[in-house]
Amino acid sequence: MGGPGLPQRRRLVTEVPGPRSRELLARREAAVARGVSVMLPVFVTAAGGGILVDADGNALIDLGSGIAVTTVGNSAPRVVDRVIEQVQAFTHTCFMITPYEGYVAVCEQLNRLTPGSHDKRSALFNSGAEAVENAVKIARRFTRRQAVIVFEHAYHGRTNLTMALTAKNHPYKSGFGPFAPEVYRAPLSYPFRDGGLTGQQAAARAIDVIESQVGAGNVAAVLVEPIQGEGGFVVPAPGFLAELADWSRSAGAVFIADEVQTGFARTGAMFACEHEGVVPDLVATAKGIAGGLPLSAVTGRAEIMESVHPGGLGGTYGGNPLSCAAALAAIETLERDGLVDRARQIGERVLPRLRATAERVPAIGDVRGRGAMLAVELVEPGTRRPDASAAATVARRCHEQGVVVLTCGTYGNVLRLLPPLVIGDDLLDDGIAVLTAALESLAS
Ligand code: PLZ
Repeated sequence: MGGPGLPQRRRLVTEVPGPRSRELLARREAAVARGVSVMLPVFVTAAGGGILVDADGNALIDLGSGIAVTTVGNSAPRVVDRVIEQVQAFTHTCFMITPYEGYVAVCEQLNRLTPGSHDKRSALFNSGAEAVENAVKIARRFTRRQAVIVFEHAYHGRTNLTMALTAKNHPYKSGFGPFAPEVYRAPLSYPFRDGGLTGQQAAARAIDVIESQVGAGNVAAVLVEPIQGEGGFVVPAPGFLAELADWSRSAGAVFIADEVQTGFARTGAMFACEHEGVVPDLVATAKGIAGGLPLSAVTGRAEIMESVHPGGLGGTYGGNPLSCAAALAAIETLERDGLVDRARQIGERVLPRLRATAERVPAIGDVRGRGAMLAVELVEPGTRRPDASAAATVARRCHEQGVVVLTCGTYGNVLRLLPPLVIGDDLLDDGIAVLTAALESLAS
C-alpha cells in the first residue's frame, strides 16, 4: 500500500537500481520501445508523501513528483477515496455522448480558480499536449488568424503541432518532421543568459521580432510558459509576461499561458501568472490537476471559448469520470490543506541552501525558481558555458543515494526540483543535503 502512511524515511537496502529492478529493466528492454527512455531505472511498487518504494525495497526521496504531477502526493487519501467511489459507480460514458456531473464540476472549479474574474468556460482533455493544441485551435477559430508565437526554450509537447511549438530539437523533434506551419519563435527573457535585460526590454525585443517578421495582424496567439519547464526552469524578468499580454490584447491576438507544469500551487500561487498579476485569455493545464490521473484542460474567456461551433472540440476520453473525480479531490486537497502556502515555504526553505552552496561551488551559474519549482544551472566554472555532464554527474550521485532529482534545459545542464507539496521538512532536508553534497563534490 502506498499513500502518506508509508514511512517517510530514505532507506537503501541494495544498490540503486537493485537486482529486482535490473531484472525488470531487462524485461523492459525486450518489450518496450527504446524511444520511451527511462531516467532512473528503479521500478516503483508503492509511493506516498515524499517517498517512492522500489521493487528491491529501497525507499527513495521523490523530488520530481513524476514531473510535477503528484503535487498532492501519490495516492493522496481524498483522491483514492473519490476514485474508488467513481470506479464502482461507472468508468466511462464519453461526455460527448451521455454526460455526467464530475466533468461539469471540474470545469466550474477551473473557471473559479484560474486568474481573472471574467466569465469563463472550460473544456477537458487527456494530456498537456492535447490541451495546448486545443488552446491553439480555439485561438485560431476566434481570431480567424493563423500565426502562433512561441518562445526560445519552450516546451509544449510531443504531438505534431506541439513538436512545432517546442524549441529543443533533440530528442523531441529530430527526425520527426515535417512540422506544422505558421509557428514563429521569438526571443525569451532569460535573465542568466540575456545580459540582464529588464522584462520590458526583453518583451520589446520579442515584440520587434513578431511585428517585423510575422505582422501583428496575422497573430492568432502568443503562447508562453510563465516559468519555463523542460526548457530550464527559466523565470522571466518581472514585467516580461505583462508586456506580452498587453501587446497581445492590443494586437487582437489571444494570450495563452501554458500552465501545464506551473499550475495548481506548484510555484506558491495557484497559477504562476498570478505572481506577475497577469490574466491570460486562455490557460492550458494538466499534470498537477488530478493527483496522477490523466487530465488536462483549456480554460478561458467565454467569448473566445464559445467562438467554437458545437462538436469542434472533444475526444473519446477527455475528462473521463475517474480523472474528474481525482481532480475534484486534488483541488479540495490543495485548498483545504494549504498547499499553495506549503509550496511557498518549500521555496523559502530550499532556496537559501542552494544559494549558500552556489557561493562555494563555482560550477553553479544560477539558482532560481519559485515555490516548489526550483533549479540549479550548471556551467563550466568562470563562464556561462552550459555543463550538461556536471548536471548528469550530480543527478547520478543523488540517484545512487536514493534521491530522485530531474534534469532539464535546452542544454541539459539544469537540475530541477519539483517535490510533492506534502513532503515533510525532515525528508525534504535530507534530500536537499544529499543534493548539496553532490553539488559540493563538483568543487573538490
Ligand atoms: N506544456 C509546460 O511541461 C510536459 C514532458 C516530459 P504532456 N512536460 C513533461 C516528456 O519528456 O515528454 C508539458 C509541459 C508544458 C506541455 C507539456 C506536455 O504535457 O501531458 O506530457 O502531453
